[in-house]
Amino acid sequence: MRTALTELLNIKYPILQGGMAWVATARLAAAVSNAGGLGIIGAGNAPAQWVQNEIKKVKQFTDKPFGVNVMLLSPHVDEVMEVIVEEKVPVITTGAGNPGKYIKKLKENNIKVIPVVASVALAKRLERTGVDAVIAEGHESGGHIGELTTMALVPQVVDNVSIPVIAAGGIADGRGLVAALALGAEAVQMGTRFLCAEETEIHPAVKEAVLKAQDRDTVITGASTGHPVRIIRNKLARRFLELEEKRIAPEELEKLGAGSLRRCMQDGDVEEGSLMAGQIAGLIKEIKPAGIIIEEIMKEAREIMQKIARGIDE
Ligand code: TUI
Repeated sequence: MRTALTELLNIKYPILQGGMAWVATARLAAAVSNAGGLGIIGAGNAPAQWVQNEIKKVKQFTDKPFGVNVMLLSPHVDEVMEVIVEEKVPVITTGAGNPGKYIKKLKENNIKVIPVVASVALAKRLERTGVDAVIAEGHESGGHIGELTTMALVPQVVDNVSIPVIAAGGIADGRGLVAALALGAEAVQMGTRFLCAEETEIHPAVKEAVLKAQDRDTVITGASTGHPVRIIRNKLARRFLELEEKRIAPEELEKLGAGSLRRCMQDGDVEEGSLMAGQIAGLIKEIKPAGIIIEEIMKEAREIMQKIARGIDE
């Protein structure tokens, strides 16, 4: 399947893997890239040295294009950007902020820059600075989220920029891919779906919790701190929401959140840790290799598109 994005990134399928902190390591990224999508290392809050090691590993595991996601709230952003330039990473995605001040340097080094946006205004502003594409990420997503749903955000961003738009949030199968293409997107990014890839190096208890999750099992914590984060409902979520209801100081809430993502994803504490996942978690019923996930999505998408085309012809 060819789209503006598969051409831009030189990949086989219009599927990007979300750059999930404490989840998206070299092993997952390489598996996705080898399967024809774009695998992405999640830098999260990690130090630059960790990011550099993962980049070196991906280069060993695959000769296909890959990316690094830079989380702009990280205390190590400047050093991570330097490593990305030094290692000549083909593509970066950014999240949780405006990457404006880094774009010139990245573009000078031929690095493709694809920021996540949660509004038309930021998409337009970033297009003017020369980014290559944008990811329009809806409220259904896991982790740090914006206000608009994918269904509302994607077509409005598409109508307001001329660079390719990638849809994210609430997409986990071929139906989601076709829907995103129908909205004018040139590709999708999926995070939650890849939480349950075989190659994903997280604690097995997290994968189990995602497989068990149903449609209404995610909640938004931290809205009162200005950093709303979608997680699967657990003990931590309940305590967070209770304290937010009591209008506790944002600094106290930040303390409760500190270290909670690692505690969940790596240590497997699915009750006291931050189990970031999107609303589509209820759709995920099986752990399987990233390559199979991608092939099944592409097969389903092709079948749906053929069915739609037949219907139009009749
Ligand atoms: O970044 C994400 N998802 C994330 S980051 C993360 S780590 C974290 N943990 C606790 C608190 C905050 C972060 C976990 N999940 N997705 C991309 C994304 N970016 N979603 C929304 C945005 C976004 C929101 C506002 C991007 C830009 C923006 O505007 C900033 C501006 O300056 O206009």
